[in-house]
Amino acid sequence: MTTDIKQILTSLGLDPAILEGGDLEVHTPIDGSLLGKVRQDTAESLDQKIALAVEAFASWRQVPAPVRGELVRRFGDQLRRHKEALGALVTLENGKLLQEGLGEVQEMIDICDFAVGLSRQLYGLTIASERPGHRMAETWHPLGVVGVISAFNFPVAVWAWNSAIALVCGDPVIWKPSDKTPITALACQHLFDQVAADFEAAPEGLAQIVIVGRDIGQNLVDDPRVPLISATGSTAMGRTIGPRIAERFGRSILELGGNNAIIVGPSADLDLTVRGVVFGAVGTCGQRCTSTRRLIVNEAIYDELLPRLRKAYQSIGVGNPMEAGNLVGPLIDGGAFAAMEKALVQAVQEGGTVFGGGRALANKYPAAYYVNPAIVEMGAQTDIVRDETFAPILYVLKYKDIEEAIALQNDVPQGLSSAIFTNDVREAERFTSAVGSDCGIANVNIGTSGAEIGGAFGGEKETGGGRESGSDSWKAYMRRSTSTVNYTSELPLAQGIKFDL
Ligand code: UN1
Repeated sequence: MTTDIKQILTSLGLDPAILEGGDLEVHTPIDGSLLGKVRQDTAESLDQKIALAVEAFASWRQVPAPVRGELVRRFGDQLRRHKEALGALVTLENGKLLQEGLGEVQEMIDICDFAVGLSRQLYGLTIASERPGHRMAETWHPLGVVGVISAFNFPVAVWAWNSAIALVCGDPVIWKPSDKTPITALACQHLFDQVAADFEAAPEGLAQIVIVGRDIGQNLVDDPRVPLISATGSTAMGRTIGPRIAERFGRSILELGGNNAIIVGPSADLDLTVRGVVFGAVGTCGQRCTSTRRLIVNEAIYDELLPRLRKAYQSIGVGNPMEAGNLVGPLIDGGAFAAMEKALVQAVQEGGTVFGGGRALANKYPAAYYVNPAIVEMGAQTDIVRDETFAPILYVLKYKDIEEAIALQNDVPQGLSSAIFTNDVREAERFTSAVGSDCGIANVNIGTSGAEIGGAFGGEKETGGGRESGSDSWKAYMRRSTSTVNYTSELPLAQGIKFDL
C-alpha cells in the first residue's frame, strides 16, 4: 500500500489541492512530517451550512425511509470500493495499524448495512387504549439536523455510526471532525458527495463537514437549529458541552472517557486471557476509548499470569503502522507522549512498579512519538488508576474474591467497557448481572475493545450515558409522536372523568 498522500487522495477521487492553502497544519504521527495545510471554516460558513442543512431537512424528512436507506446502501458500496485507500489514509493521518485502519472502514460498511435494514424497521408500537372505539399508536418521525463531533482516534467510523443511522432516520448531518484528522474526514465527505450527487432524492447539504476549532465549534453546539449533538471525546469536553446543550433543551449523545477493566478469575483460560489483554491494552497504542486500562487478577493465578504478560509485551513489535508485523504504532503526538510520561511518574509516586514504558525509535523518528507499552503493578486503585490516560498503560491489581473484583471494577468515575475472563458460569453471570459490572459493555472471555456495530455502544457515569450504533440507538435520532384516534361518535375521557356539557 502506498504511503504517498497525494496518490491516496487521487485514488479516492480527491484533488490533492485540499492539502494546500489553509492554516490548519496536519502532521502524520508516523514520522511527524507535514501532510498538508487544510482550509478551515469560519463562523459565517458554519452558519450558512446549518441553514442549508435546515433546508435539506424540509425535503429529506418526506423521502420514504427505505428510499433514504437506498442512499446509505450506495454509500456502503462506495466505501467497499475505496476500503484500501481510505484505510491507508486513516493509518497515515491517525497512526493506527493498517489492519486497524481497514477495520475502521469495515466498521463503516457494517453500519451502512445495518442502517439499510433499519430503514424498513423504524417501528412504533400500537397501544391498547382504555377507551372504547379508540386507537393509540406511536410513530417515529425525523428529528432534524444532527451535529456530529468526532475524535482523532476513530476518525471515520464514529461519523459513520452516527450518519448512517441519522440519514435513514431522515436527519441531515453536520460533522465536525477532530482538528488532528481533517483529511480523512474530507475524504469521507467527498465519497458521500459523489453518491449523493447521483441520488435524486438527496437534497443539497444533506451531509456536510465543518473544519473548525473548539471556539467556532461551540456555535454548532449552541445552535437551536441543531436538535441533537452526538459527541465523542474526553470527559472534559463532555463536561463543557453537555450543560450547554441541556441549557437550550437540545438532545445529546455523549460518548466520553472510559477506564476499562478486565477481571481474570482463577478458572480463566490464560492463553486466551493473555491474547485478549494484550490486544485490549496495546492495540491502537492504547488510544481507543475501549482500551483495557486496568487488569484485576485473582491472587491464585497472579504469579502465573504476570510473567506471561511481560513476555508477550517483550515480543510486541513497535514501529511503522504501515508495515506488517508491527502491533503498536505511534501515539498521536507529543502531547499524548507527555501525558503518558506524567501518568507513569505519578503511578510510581503512588506505589506502582513499572514494566516497559518510555519512548521508542526516537533516533529513527525524531519527530514522532513511539512508545513501549507499560504494565504497572499497583498495590491499590489510586488516583492515577482512576484516571483515563490515552496511552498504552495497563494498571494491574490483585484481588481475593469476586465481590472485591467487581467492586474495584466499578470504583472508577467512568463506565464504558469491561470484561471478565473465567470458565466459572457463576462468576460470568454475576459479572453481567444487575450486581455486576456497571458499564455499558460487559464481556465474557473477550477483551474490552473491538465492539461490533450491532450492539448499542456507549457507557454510564462519566462516559456520558449516550448510545450509538446498533440495537435501538436509532431512537435518539428521531422524535416520538403518540397519537390517539377516536373512531366513534362518543367522547369518553381518559381516567373515567365526567365532563357533561
Ligand atoms: C472509540 O474508541 O471511540 O469497540 C470507539 C471498539 C470500536 C470503537 C471504539 N469498535 O473498540
